[in-house]
Amino acid sequence: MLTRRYVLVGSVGAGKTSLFNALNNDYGIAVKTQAVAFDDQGGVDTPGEFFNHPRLYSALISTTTEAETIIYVHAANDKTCRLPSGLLDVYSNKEVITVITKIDLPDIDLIAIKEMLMAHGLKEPFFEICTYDPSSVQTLADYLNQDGQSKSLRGKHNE
Ligand SMILES: Nc1nc2c(ncn2[C@@H]2O[C@H](COP(=O)(O)OP(=O)(O)O)[C@@H](O)[C@H]2O)c(=O)[nH]1
Ligand SMILES: [Mg+2]
Repeated sequence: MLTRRYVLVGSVGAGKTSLFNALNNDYGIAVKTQAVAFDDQGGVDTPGEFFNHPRLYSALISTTTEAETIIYVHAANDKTCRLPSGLLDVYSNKEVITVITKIDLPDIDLIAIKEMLMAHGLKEPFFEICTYDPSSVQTLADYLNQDGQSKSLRGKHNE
């Protein structure tokens, strides 16, 4: 049972569903996400289309209302951040954390990716994950299980 209610957001193919499943101890192949998915521990997975198409932002925002933590998921081999400008402002009262997935891929430059994400307004903490590696997923799960003040202050986006 994870303590924090979270929503995964990010582009199509970023690895949200694989991560969602891994957080639920399912390491099988992710099928394409057609709808918002809820687990029984407060987690929510969203279709990447919510994020990639401006006309669906309102759907994205209504899905995230109940969540305490927004997890922005970005693939390590994706050099562009499609985070809509201003979307993070909507979440100024929530904790926003960033997960960089697919760190197992060859020829990735994690430092450059992080710099690019920070230039788009994302802040620490960044989690570097391969969704097939349970130990890297566990680091995130532990963080989400952490209770309390210090974590929400550290991750709060508007600080
Ligand atoms: N190499 C690698 N591939 C991954 C990783 N996580 C997800 N994928 C693959 O990336 C593709 C998209 O993943 P999916 O979870 O469906 O992304 P979503 O559209 O954000 O939900 C799938 O083929 C996954 O198997 C990872 O950590 N490493
Ligand atoms: Mg998906």
